[in-house]
Amino acid sequence: MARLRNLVILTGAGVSAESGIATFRGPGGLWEGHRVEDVCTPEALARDPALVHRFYDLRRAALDTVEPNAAHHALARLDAAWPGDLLIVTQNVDDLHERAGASRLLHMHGELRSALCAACGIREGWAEALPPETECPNCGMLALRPDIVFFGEMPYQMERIEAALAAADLFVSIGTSGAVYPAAGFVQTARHYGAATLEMNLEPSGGSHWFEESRMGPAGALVPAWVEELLAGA
Ligand code: BV8
Repeated sequence: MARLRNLVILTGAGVSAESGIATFRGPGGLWEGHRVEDVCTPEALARDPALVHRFYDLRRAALDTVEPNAAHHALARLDAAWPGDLLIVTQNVDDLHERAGASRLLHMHGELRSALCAACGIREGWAEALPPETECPNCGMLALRPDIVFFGEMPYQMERIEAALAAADLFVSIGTSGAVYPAAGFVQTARHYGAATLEMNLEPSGGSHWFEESRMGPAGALVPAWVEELLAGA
């Protein structure tokens, strides 16, 4: 493989599955029996703010009961040791990548441990329950909401992601079903700019055919092996 310098790594719910955080679309999916339209859209928030706030309060509270797994730790080790550019783009809203020590990281779909003010747009670290009509510490409006990118809302830092994909020598997708855009399209963008592409997932995803290489299995086993392989050749 030609000398690699710039890596972009996309992660999804599958990278947190072995930490005990249920995925979205697997058996017993994450949505706690809710239809996605009822908890992860702006319309749902307007229609039933208590339901949506409670859904995210439960998931935020659950973060205290889970730990990063071997895949998170391996990616943090790669982040610390990799001499070239590296960006972990996670679709996940949990904080397991950062708790494992990753720093070159962005959450494109928002974060459970953050609140967003719908009035002034400020994002505020938030670890406890967030009831509807909570006062924004910045503007004083009762407009704090979960800092989550709902369906129909623009994911965060898309320009930074697109610039990283354009410069990538290798694009790796870990633990995602390839069901949600624009994340599901990143592999095509990376290929367009000439990056090599690798998928690691428990089973073939919706986008497997776009990847030059696919490794099937649990992230907790595949990712540490891949990181050691990469660092050995760095
Ligand atoms: C936007 C919030 C535009 C946080 C989420 C038709 C065609 C194309 C696109 C669309 C369309 N109709 C609508 C759209 C757009 C829509 C979309 O893609 N819809 C889909 C359903 C068709 N996208 C959007 O709305 C996005 N915004 O497009 O904005 C725009 C333009 C201009 C101006 C304004 C707006 C916003 C999308 C973000 C939505 N928010 N989550 C939260 O509540 O968590 S999405 C949600 O799905 C999560 O973020 C999650 O991360 C994401 C993707 O799911 P996965 O992570 O892949 O999880 P999943 O369970 O699906 O899969 C897990 C995988 O892991 C499986 O494959 C499994 O096999 C594997 N696995 C399991 N265990 C393991 C494992 N792998 C390894 N090891 C294991 N142990």
